[in-house]
Amino acid sequence: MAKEKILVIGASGQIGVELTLALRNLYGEENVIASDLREPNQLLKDSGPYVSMDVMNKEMLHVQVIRQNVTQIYLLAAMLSATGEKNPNLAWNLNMQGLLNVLDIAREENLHKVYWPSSIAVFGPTSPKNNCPQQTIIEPTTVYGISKYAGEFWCNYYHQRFGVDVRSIRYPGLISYKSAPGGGTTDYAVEIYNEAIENKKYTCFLEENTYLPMMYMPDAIRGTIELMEAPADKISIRTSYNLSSMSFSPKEIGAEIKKHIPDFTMDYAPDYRQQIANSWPASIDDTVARNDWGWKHEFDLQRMTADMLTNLKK
Ligand code: NAD
Ligand code: AKB
Repeated sequence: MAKEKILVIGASGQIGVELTLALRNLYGEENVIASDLREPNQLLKDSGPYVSMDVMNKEMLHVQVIRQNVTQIYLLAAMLSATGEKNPNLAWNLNMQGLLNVLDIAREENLHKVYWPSSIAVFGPTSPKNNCPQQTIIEPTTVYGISKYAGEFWCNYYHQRFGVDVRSIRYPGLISYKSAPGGGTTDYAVEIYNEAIENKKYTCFLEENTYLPMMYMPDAIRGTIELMEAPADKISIRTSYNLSSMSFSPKEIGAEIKKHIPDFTMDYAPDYRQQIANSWPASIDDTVARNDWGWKHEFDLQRMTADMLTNLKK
């Protein structure tokens, strides 16, 4: 494997913590620099280098890339769907300018690769609801979705025009226990496990039959690394790949938890996030990722629930 020095921006977030740990396993602890505005997560503190950094400060980012001989950037800093609707201008600025800063520096410094995640939030109410395909009508109605869709085209542009090897996945809602989610519409599917263990009850902010595409974090991390390790000639999509593993509703995840915690109860108090969820597909078709670079999920709702509850109880 060529000598790589990786910078993870937004490393203290829900994905960042686990992705940084996985990259450190693969490339060596000293070769993966975690960075964030926030303090490093406890799990990252003793496992490798950390720099405090704002992705909006392009000069500082550029200096770090040169000083640390960075060859790859994973850009995870963003504002998610629910928080984004409360601060549309801030969400647009961070999600767009952060990406453009990274793409510009990648071009100027000839970085080997860039990773930037998109989301199923690019799809809108006019997209197909079930098995939503890679290429279809895409008219997002949240500022987060608009920023992700625009970001996908910036990635494609920097690849076509300047040869930047930038790769991307449209993640579904991600479920994990190592670090908390950061303000998304799918966060209920993480909260529910924590509340089931702590209080044996949960009030869900989405209606009981709201189906959304979801994925367990170990699948998402493995998929991300597999995409980044794939030979460039296997990558036919330079906007962002659909990726899928499961689709369930609050009622279904509640029923699955009840199999492990029989006195668990649940009620519903839908809020502004219901409208966001209603605008997204219920399930995703990821045939292109499966054919191009061999994506295959491992976790379904049953396996994920058993694993989440075991780990959270620890
Ligand atoms: P998160 O909110 O948990 O983490 C984002 C991190 O970025 C935070 O630690 C935050 O402190 C940091 N950050 C914010 N502004 C910054 C700045 N100016 N400079 C440096 N760091 C900054 O988000 P996440 O869930 O880990 O998501 C990571 C990426 O994956 C985002 O692009 C998100 O849109 C995408 N994504 C996430 C999910 C999901 O379910 N978690 C689903 C689809 C796509
Ligand atoms: C959110 O709910 O905003 C994220 C996402 C699906 O992008 N989890």
